[in-house]
Amino acid sequence: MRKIHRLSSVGSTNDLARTLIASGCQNGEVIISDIQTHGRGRDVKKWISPPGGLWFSIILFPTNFNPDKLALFSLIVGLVMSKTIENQTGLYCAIRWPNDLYLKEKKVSGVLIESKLRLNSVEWLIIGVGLNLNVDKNLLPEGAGSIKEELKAEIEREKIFSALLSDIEKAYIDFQEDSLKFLPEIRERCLSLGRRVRFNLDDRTLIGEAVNIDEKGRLVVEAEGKTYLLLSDVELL
Ligand code: BT5
Repeated sequence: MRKIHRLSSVGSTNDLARTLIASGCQNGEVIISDIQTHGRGRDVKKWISPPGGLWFSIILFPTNFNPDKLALFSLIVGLVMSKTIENQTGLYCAIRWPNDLYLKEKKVSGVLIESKLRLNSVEWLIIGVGLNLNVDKNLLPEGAGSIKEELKAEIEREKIFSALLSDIEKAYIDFQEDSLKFLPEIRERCLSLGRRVRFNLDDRTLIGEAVNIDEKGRLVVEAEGKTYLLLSDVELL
């Protein structure tokens, strides 16, 4: 049985995960909180985490994880979540590269994977998941939506949490055996492909077309007659 730390409030489940790692914890421990007061997105971005959402982190100590595959693994977590949500609610979520889930035009989920690398492997990994489940729209930032708003009904939080945990765990095992088997489905569900995108490269801004996702999870963009393999976010036009 995995150990689950259940909290009513925390700064950030990813930050607490780091503290647990530093003080010594087991592979597979999970932290879930009703709210986060300092939820984090990538870089310095904030993640708004009011009551009703699913805010959790999974701690992993992989034995054989190629750091080059971290971006792909983040997409796989997004794919698994979109399928679990579909199974549990009937709602179709698209993946927005590199780490978001969209329900129609609204962002309903984000994944924040943090890791520590040692030599050419991953010493630890934190999978941070935010899902706007039973969250009131007026508590969310502009451009965000929730499952409850779309369904006009609440979903049993515990049921979807345990389904997400077991589906992510299963995908983690499958990923270590064959990391590429998820790629066709990721591409199929990715709303960024085929879109015009704007991105920064060194001190230039380029506009191109997102044409594919490669075996490392990078976005393949064609711009000005060249092909670029991107790891950082792009703006969809
Ligand atoms: C993400 O970052 O989308 C990853 C979010 C991961 C959150 C989880 S919750 C559990 C764990 N503990 C943490 O502290 N974090 C993880 P990014 O792609 O950088 O998107 C951040 C942007 O999403 C913000 O700048 C807002 O525009 C928007 N945003 C913030 N809160 C949101 C919400 N609840 N729903 C939808 N969009 C939101």
